[in-house]
Amino acid sequence: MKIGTQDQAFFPRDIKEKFLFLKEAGFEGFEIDGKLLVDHLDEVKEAIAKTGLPVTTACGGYTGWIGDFNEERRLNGLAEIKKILEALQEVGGKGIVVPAAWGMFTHRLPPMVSPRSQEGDRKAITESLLYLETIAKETGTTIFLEPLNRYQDHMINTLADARSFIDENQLRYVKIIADFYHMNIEEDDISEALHMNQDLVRHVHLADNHRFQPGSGSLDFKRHFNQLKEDGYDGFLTIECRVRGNDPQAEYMKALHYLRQSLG
Ligand code: LER
Ligand code: MN
Repeated sequence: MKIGTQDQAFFPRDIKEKFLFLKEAGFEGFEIDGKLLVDHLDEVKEAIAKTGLPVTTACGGYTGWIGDFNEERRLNGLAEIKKILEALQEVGGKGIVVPAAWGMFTHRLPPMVSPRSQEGDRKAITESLLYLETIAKETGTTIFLEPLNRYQDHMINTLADARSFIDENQLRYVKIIADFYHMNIEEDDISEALHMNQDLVRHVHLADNHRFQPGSGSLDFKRHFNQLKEDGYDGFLTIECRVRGNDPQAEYMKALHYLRQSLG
């Protein structure tokens, strides 16, 4: 298993400097913002060539959700995701991380009643995934469907929820991304959920229980990594977290060291 990272405010802004910094810090892959990739494709290609640091995946960088309430926004989002997948193909990236939606609606806060039925939710997500399945196939990429916790989205919260879309529609280019932070809220047991969905989990996001850097909270990373190992997971573990402490960069390096030790 390799360790990658998303962008952080304390990384260099310049793309080449960013890649160089991450390579030297010991990261093995970079999960890039989709818009940054599309808007700066040549620069990203040069940075990869110069440093050897791969772009593993994209996350974000489009403006409509695959399960968007608004049909125009949903279709716009799909068109933007298509562009991101085409750019990923050019840099050898594996695919894009997509939740059903993020911050659009939650049953757990007022007004608590969704403007759309559950059937409507499923129809929108299914149509999007069937479309993205064809684009992923064409571009040799993967759609990593991401369950989010109940406060960020109401449609896909558990790995089993994500799995149901893949199974029902026999999707071959849609897999599951398991995010430890969301799983800590939604799953009975992180290791068990990883094990039950071992055939579909192809990407992982890491943060501790409170979403700060790994090692600063209470998650048992060693146990969950052992489960992934036992199940033959060979994908990336990508840090997606907030960072606290006086020196965020030093804290981040400490987290990377902690994760390597937990991996054994
Ligand atoms: C959002 O909380 C999240 O986990 C990101 O990966 C967005 O897809
Ligand atoms: Mn995530």
